[in-house]
Amino acid sequence: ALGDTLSERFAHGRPLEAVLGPDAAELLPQVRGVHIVACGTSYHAGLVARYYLEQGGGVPCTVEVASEYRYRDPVVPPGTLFLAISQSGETADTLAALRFARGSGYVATAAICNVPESSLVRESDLVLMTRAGPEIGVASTKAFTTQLAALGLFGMLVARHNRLDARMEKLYARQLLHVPAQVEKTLQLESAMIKWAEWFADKHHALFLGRGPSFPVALEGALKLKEISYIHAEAYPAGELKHGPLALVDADMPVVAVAPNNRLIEKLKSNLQEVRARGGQLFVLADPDTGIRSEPGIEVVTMPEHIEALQAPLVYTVPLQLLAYHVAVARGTDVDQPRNLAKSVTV
Ligand code: F1P
Repeated sequence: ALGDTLSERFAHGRPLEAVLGPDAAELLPQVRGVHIVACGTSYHAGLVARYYLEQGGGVPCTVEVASEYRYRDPVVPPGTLFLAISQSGETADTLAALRFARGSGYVATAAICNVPESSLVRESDLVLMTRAGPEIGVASTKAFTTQLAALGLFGMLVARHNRLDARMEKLYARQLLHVPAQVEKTLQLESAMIKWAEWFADKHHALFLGRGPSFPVALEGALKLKEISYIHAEAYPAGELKHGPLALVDADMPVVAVAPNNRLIEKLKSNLQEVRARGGQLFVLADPDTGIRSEPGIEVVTMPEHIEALQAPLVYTVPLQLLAYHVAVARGTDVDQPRNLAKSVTV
């Protein structure tokens, strides 16, 4: 699915602008900022996209849950693009946000969506389709990774129109195109996740930590675990540990950390020490070149290779999805149809 989302854009030789819609070439140069709204997993994709748009694209980006957006009086800075992200394109709050945004002074409305015939696609000015195919289960999995791929492409476009920096665009393209192969290799970590799942199966709580773009990945790992295994899971930016959650840490609450080797790695390592000092059991997913190694109290699984910044949210999410899946299987919960949840929240 990921390969499809990417190759559709690169292989067919159509300029990316044309893929977004006939007016894209005219609208994109006007974009000076992006406001993203979405729900659930799609919201987490939006939180990652903020890094793609601000660091790569050079434009300010704000991200908000769609269910809150229309209950404030948004002040729209000139040149802002409204971007809704949704797998189904029928989530009631996301659609209501889009309809509320129309006529509010945005440059245009845009959607990243998986269902071509959905209301969101029909009603947005610009559209970038993911090619995830139908999601079988209620919990979004491949929808998330393909959304990130589409958002990476979108960041590339914004970079093209704002920074006029061809190097940035080439870097994005090279990193993105390598992601399907990395995900393929990362799937080989499944047996390691089955082992981790044995630790989690009888626990009541879990904590997920990340920093920078890995924080939304931690949020998504926690959401998958709670959705399908019913274990209470929370995610924190690791730097916030000392502002509350450290009080919860003990040997009964596994702590998962997402540790790509980026400019935040040394800070993350000291956060992990804070957990160890309180007797917390750590489960760390790390790049091979971080120097983080397994020792008593720290279980480390290393990624198959060093993962670059743009790639990391996509690639690191996969083992966390596998972990949630195997914990759910070990606990005997219904992975595809979790209690109380609907695939598409249309009311
Ligand atoms: C948003 C969402 C999903 C979640 C569940 C309920 O849906 O929160 O992320 O997995 O299915 O809805 P969507 O707007 O992305 O279709």
